[in-house]
Order: sequence, then structure tokens, then C-alpha cells
Amino acid sequence: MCGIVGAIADRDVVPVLIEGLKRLEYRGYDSAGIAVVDEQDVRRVRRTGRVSEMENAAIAEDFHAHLGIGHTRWATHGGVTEANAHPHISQGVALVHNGIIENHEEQRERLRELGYQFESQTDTEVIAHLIHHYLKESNDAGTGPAQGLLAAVQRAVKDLTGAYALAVVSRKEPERMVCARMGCPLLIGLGEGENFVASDVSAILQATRRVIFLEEGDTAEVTRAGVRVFDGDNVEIQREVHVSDVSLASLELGPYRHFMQKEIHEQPRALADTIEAVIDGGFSAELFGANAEAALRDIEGVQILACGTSYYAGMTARYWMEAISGLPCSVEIASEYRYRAAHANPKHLIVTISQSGETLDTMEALKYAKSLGHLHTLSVCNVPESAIPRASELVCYTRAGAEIGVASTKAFTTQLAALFQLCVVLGKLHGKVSEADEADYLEQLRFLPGSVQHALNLEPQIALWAEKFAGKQNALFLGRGLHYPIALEGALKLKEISYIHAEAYPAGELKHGPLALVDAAMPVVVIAPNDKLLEKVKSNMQEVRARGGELFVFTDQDSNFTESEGVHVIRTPRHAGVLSPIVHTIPVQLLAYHTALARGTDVDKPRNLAKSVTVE
Ligand code: HGA
Repeated sequence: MCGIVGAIADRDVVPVLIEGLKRLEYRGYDSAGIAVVDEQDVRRVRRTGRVSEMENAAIAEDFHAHLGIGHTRWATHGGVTEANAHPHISQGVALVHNGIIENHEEQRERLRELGYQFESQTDTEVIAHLIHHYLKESNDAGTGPAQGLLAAVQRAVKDLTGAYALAVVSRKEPERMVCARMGCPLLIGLGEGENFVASDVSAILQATRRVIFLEEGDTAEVTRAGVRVFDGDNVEIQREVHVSDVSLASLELGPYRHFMQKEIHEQPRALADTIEAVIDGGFSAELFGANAEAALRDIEGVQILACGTSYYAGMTARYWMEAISGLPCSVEIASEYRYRAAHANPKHLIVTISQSGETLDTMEALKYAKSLGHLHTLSVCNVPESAIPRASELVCYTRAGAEIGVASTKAFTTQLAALFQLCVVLGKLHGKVSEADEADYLEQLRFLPGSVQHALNLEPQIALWAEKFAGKQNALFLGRGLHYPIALEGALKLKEISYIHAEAYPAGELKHGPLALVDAAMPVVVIAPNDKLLEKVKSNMQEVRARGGELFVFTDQDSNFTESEGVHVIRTPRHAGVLSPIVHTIPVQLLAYHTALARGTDVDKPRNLAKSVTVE
């Protein structure tokens, strides 16, 4: 979603801002802009569309400065227009904003009465006017300008309800940038005689790795010489400096055509990294934190909360959880759970799953679960130090590396691997997993990266199938048991990047409704490895074939499918046991990718979608 970058330096910061915005493009956006403070004036350039278009305009207008802020906008309030793009300016105060201001209408009224005129339909513009209003008030009262912008921002944010990450500059104070955070992530990058602000570390990685993560309610003043951070009571406070280990290589495309393709192919490595600690040290509670054992022994059940692809990871984990650990497990979409009058069992472990660790609905669901009295919380997350793990008692970091493609791939399979580890650890602690079982699970994990590599080798065959899908309007995905969530994930991937309408059903549900859709124009993808439900799935497939539906079956070596008229089969070389859902994810990812390629869509930045969903 929206991205923020800001810089103050002796050098020209415009290239830093542009480079930062390009690095934030992966989050999904619809317009971009920068504002710079140069010789007592604020200049701004904004464009709808790509950062490169805005960059060309900035070059044409000869933008250079030592202080500036930039933004990629994913519209929430007001259409995709240049007037709604950030930065917004109020009489020399320029600001960029991520988030949503819930009381913007009330503030708009108040500001109109104070004489302010609005140029955009955004909620953001009220913040610029509010800051200007307080700045003017303190100037009129004779308070020196050196303190002006910071104090004005600190006063303005007290009038706001909702979520924000802000970076603000003023033409009257060309020596500082002020920022604030509530509900949306924001960090400060520390350089040598130059400093930065960003919503995501990837935006400033080319300049520094030393970062301070702002906490909820913090404000900060950033100058060339240093940074001062204040808590929600405006008391100056020291925040820890972290050294980011995000690799620059993970942000580069390398020999691949798209980040999604790169990330699909990175899965053997990403999985090997995620399971490394278990392979070396076994299924130990310490994987989830130093004091995890007591908490994990204490629980009586599990409640998983997540959104989108992460929700499907949770659905898969539910099958493992109940079978392996014997603990009752429910899975719920975070945005639904947070508004439901849920009956909490305090001893049910809350497990949240979020690639970015900043998914707003998941964060709010976690807060709600805590307010209901849940005693223990665990986060499965790919971004260290992000908001959700920091708000959780226990953490399991997936080690997928930066995921840039909007459609999640390696984050999903590594989430599955992490959740599988959790299931086995809970099984051990709750007396369900014997030493022999544990050895067996370890062996299966050990083979996992290799099995995934074999599945990747099927790419040429899958690309041929994709040519048939490219001309279709609809597709149906079927699976049963552990593979039903993988059918859901396959349908979601196809929808997200090829814009083909796709739905997934548990195969047993077919004749309760969706069979009515099946005819010769409807391709039906079936995920059918050799497990205890295989014979049932085969009967469901007969029902499709009898109605003229064309079947595309992903299976493994052990199941005796044969190709025939209207039945196409692709096999993974070996049966992956209980981890089969992870291996069978690869073919559905590749099918979606190659279908999108054949249809010529923007694979890494599908229309209307954003990477980290940081607004409601
Ligand atoms: N509400 C603001 C910012 C939106 C945002 O943060 N998107 O991720 C707007 O609509 O401009």
C-alpha cells in the first residue's frame, strides 16, 4: 500500500527519494509524488501512474534539494487523481501520509470554519491544514520557529483518530523533517551527517542499514545532525538502533522476468532456511522464544487469525494441528473475528499469520483477542521487528527473505513450514507425538526443499497447460482435506494475477452446487495426491467428466491416474507425506504465473491490489 520516504542531507536528496519510491513500488500504488524544500520554498511534483513518470517530471522541472519527502499512494479516500496524490501542502507545510484518518469529516468542517480551503478529496489534507493552523497559532503567540513544526505536529496528531505514519516538512524550517506514527509503521534511517525516514526499510537500504523503529504514538524530529524521538506524552525518549539484515539482492530481479517467478524459484532455499533450526536442533519449544515452553504447555487449544493467503496457510495448519497435536483448532479471517462477539477461552493460543507483520486487520484482531483475555499469543511473520511480532508473546519468523511480488508465494510455503513445526512442538508438549513420530516428521522436513525443487522442474509442462487457460473466463479448483486450502490458494493466485474468475471447493461439495457450472468451457483443476481421500476425489472427477468438464490433475507418482480424453495429468516425482500440501502449492503457483504471462497482465503489480494491507 502507500509508501513513505524522506531525506535530509548535504547531498541532493532527489535521487534518494526517487530510488526509495522505486523500491516501494512493490507494495502497490496508483500515484506518486515528492516535495522538496529549497531556498525557503516548497516545490512539489505529483503524477498518477508510475514513479518513473513522476521522476521524468521532476527532472524536467530541475528538482534538487537537501530536504524532501516522497510518497507512493494507494487511494483510500478520493479517486486516483493528481490533486489527491501526496504530498499535500498547506501554505508551506508539506506532508505525506500512510493510513486513514477516521474523523477527517469533522476536522474538515472545523478547518473550513477557520478559513482553510480544500484542494483534494483525501482524508490526508486535513492533517496538513491542522499542522499549519497550530504553527500559525504558535507563531502568532510569539513561540520561536525553531520549535514550531515539531510542536505543531505534536498538537495536530492529538486531534486525529485513525491510523497514520507521517513525514512533514515546512518551508520555514529547511533544517528539519518531523514524523509521527500511530497504527502504521515508520522508521528512521541513520546515516553519516544525513538521515532518512521510511515506511519500509527497503526504501533506504541503499543509504543506510541502521534504523530506529518508531513506536505507537511517537513523534520525531530528524535533522542532518541527529534524531530526537518523543513518546505519546511528548517526552523525549531513546529508542533502540537496529541493524537491518534485509539483503539488497532480494530486492533485485536478477535473471528472472518477474519477482513472482524469482520468488517461486527461491522456495527450496527459503524453506531450507526456515526449517534450518529444526533440522539442527529438533522440534523444540525454544524455536518460538526463550520462554515458550511454559506458555505452549499451558494452552488447551489454538485460534488462528489471518487474511488472504495467510488465512489459507492457517486453514492447512488446522488439519495438521488437530491430527498431530490433538488440540482443538479454529481458523478465522481476522477482519471478521475483530468485529464478532467471540467467546474466548483464555487458554486458547492466538496464532496470527502475516507476511509483513503490519497487516492492519490481523493486528487489530490480535489486540481484540488480548482484550478478550487470551493469555498467550504467537505470530508467524516474515519481517523481523514488525508490529505484529512485537505485539506478540511468541514468534516464529519465516526466513523467506523479502517478498516483492504482490501475489504471495514463498511467504505462503514458508508459513506452512513454520506452522507445521508449531503443530509438532505442541504435539510433543501435549503427549501426542512420540519419539518415532518426531523422527519421521523430521525426515519429511529434511526432504521438503528437494521435493519442492522437483515440483519446480515441472514448469515447462505447466506452461503448456497455461496456454489453454489463457483464453478461459472461469476456472474451478478442487481438493479435499489438507489439499482443499491449496485449491483455494490456487484459485486465489489465478484470480489475483490473471484476472480469470476462479473458485475453489472441497471436491465433496461439488454436487451440492458448483457442478451446475461445469461444461466443456470450464477447466477444472484437481489437487489429488495419493492420500486417504484419493478414491473419493476420483469419484468427484468422474462427475466432472460426465458433464464434459476438462480436468487438469496435479498428483504424485504413487496415484495411478492415466491421461485420457479430457483428463490431463502432471505428477510430482515422489509422495511428500503429510507435507504434500507444500509441494502441491508449487504447480498451482506456476499455473497462475504462466497463465498471467500468456494474458500479458502486470504479474508483479496486479491491478487494484497492494502488498501490505495496512488500511482497513
Ligand atoms: N488515506 C490516504 C492514504 C491511503 C493509504 O495509506 N493507503 O495505503 C489517501 O487516500 O490518500
